[in-house]
Amino acid sequence: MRGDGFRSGFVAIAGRTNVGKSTLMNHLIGMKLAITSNRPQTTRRRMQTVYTCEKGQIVFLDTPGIHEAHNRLSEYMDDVAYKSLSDVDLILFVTEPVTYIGKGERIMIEKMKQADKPVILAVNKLDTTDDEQLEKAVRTYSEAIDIRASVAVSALKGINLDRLTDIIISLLPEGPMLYDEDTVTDETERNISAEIIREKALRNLKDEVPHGVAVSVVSFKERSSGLIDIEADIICERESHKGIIIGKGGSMLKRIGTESRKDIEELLQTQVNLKLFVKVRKDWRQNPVMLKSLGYRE
Ligand SMILES: Nc1nc2c(ncn2[C@@H]2O[C@H](COP(=O)(O)OP(=O)(O)OP(=O)(O)O)[C@@H](O)[C@H]2O)c(=O)[nH]1
Ligand SMILES: [Mg+2]
Repeated sequence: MRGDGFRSGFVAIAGRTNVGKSTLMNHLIGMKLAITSNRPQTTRRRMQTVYTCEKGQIVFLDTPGIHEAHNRLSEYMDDVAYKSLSDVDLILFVTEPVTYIGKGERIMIEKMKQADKPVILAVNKLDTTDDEQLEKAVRTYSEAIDIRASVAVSALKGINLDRLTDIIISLLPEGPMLYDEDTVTDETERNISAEIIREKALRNLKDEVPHGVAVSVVSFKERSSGLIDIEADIICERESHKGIIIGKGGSMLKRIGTESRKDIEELLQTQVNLKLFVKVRKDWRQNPVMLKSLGYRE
């Protein structure tokens, strides 16, 4: 049993797309579980991860970044982000060190006010700015919403992350461990593998192609030797995109496959035999049945 003073609770990581929410979550828990990229709208579903230390336990919910919805998939993503705000004890509002609050962020701020939960501001990408700019950014956001604490961090360079964790724990209610102390996520290895493949597609493909990509692991089997055979479909919206994903002489698909396999092997700590197939599902982002089968609908 823990002594008095142990704190625990749920924390939604919320904010505009591309500010570094998933990178921050990965670095806070010390493990790369959520996928990240320099493209907007990387995270599509909510991912739960757990951080445990002597003082407390934080259950993080990484959420899709807010952006203007243009199709049913992005409507779902915004919905997930907003709904997560009411399911938590605390909101970690992640921003960049800027002084302009855009439309998406304004909507997010309104939703946070409605959720009526304590908000911690994490101004990320500290490594890209100076003190003066940072101060202005903190002032801009503090004027827009009531914040309980603010911390400037760099998720990528690991600056001020311990401080942020301490502040989060200090603002959580006293309570017991919610998960076993060895738990880091409730995501399956199969789902994380699918996400890794999507990350490699996002990072290697250009223009509008990556936004129309989804990944479905169709087979995930462990041999008695420990080697894992994985077969996955990379789903895209058009024939022309299929050609781009396969690349000249299969070069793009090979690159996506090699990069994915390396990361999946690191995650699973075993050898992986990965087979990728590219399939066209016309306008799947508008198709409720397809969205559901890919896990993008309740
Ligand atoms: N310079 C710098 N870049 C960062 C930092 N944190 C994240 N990034 C970069 O910002 C980009 C977006 O990171 P993500 O973690 O995918 O952002 P996100 O907020 O989860 O984005 P969505 O899932 O689309 O909402 C990536 O290229 C990261 O490498 C940081 O502290 N400094
Ligand atoms: Mg993300």
